Amino acid sequence: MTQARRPKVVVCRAIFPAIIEGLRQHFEVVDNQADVMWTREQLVAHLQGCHGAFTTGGERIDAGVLAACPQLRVVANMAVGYNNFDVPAMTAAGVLATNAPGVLTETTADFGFALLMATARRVTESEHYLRAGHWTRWRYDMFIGADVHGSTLGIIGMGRIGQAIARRGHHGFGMRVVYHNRSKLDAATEAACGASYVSKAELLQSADHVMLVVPYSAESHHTIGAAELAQMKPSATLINLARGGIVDDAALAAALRAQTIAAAGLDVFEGEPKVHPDLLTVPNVVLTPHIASATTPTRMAMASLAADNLVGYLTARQAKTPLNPEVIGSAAAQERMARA
Ligand code: 8YV
Repeated sequence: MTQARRPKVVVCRAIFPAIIEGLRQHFEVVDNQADVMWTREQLVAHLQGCHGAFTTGGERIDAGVLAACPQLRVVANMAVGYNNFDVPAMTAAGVLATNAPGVLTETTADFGFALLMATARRVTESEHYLRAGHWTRWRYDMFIGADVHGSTLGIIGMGRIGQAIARRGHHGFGMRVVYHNRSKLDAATEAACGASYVSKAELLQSADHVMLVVPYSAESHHTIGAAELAQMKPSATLINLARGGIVDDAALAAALRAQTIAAAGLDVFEGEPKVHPDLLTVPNVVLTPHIASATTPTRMAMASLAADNLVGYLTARQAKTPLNPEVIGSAAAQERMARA
């Protein structure tokens, strides 16, 4: 008697070994624990004959990749953001897309405050000064920064993470919180966050600290460019926790150099892991390598959710966090299911 072949999945980047082991309980697994950065061609080559893929946010899944991988049924992103997916193309091809929302909200909001505090209070700049041996005496105006408590926090993008940041600002730091979003929140949610809806212009003009947590899309590309930076207070700080491309990094570097805003804190960059060279030479910016969700429990929860989505769909045609649930049971999905 021949045994039914187990579905095959590819895990595109290195991940916790326990996650790989868990996937091996259900699937034949191709891993990349050596963490080689695959080109698009290498990705397609590794996806041949695979029914599922575990991605971490950097792998572009579009119509070309889908057409070249006829067996592929589901791609699970270990990230809440999914701008690496062309979701309409995945839907048309009958491929389920999943992301990892919810499990990183509080950790990412914590990091928003870490970056805000470090930026407003000049933590990294002053540490570099100390390490370089320049600290020989106290001065009344040495590394004078901006207050966070009692100031006005402007949040652009008021989804789960934006709301978690607002709660911290309002309840923890006594901040006045204003936000701008595609849609206004209901009154109860606004009250829980202590946040009021304002126009983008009003937010930019009134906030002491502007925090960006809007998902990346064609519409949100360069949400902050030279024109927006010019509207901000000269004493203001800008924090980008969302995605590279939400901010025009060249325009930001110019504003920081000219001190038309006071400082910025960036966890994400246009074209990362490359960083605009001008950002590397201005002192009034705190730069971190996309680590907002980087705690062990949170990264484990993100990876587990992505793995659960693969197991759920490939073994029982269900998923916890689908982005295109209409794929489940669709004719295009059935067609893919019928392929070995
Ligand atoms: C991920 C993130 O670590 O979830 C997201 O959208 O930005 C991060 O939490 C990152 O996407 C991995 O590439």
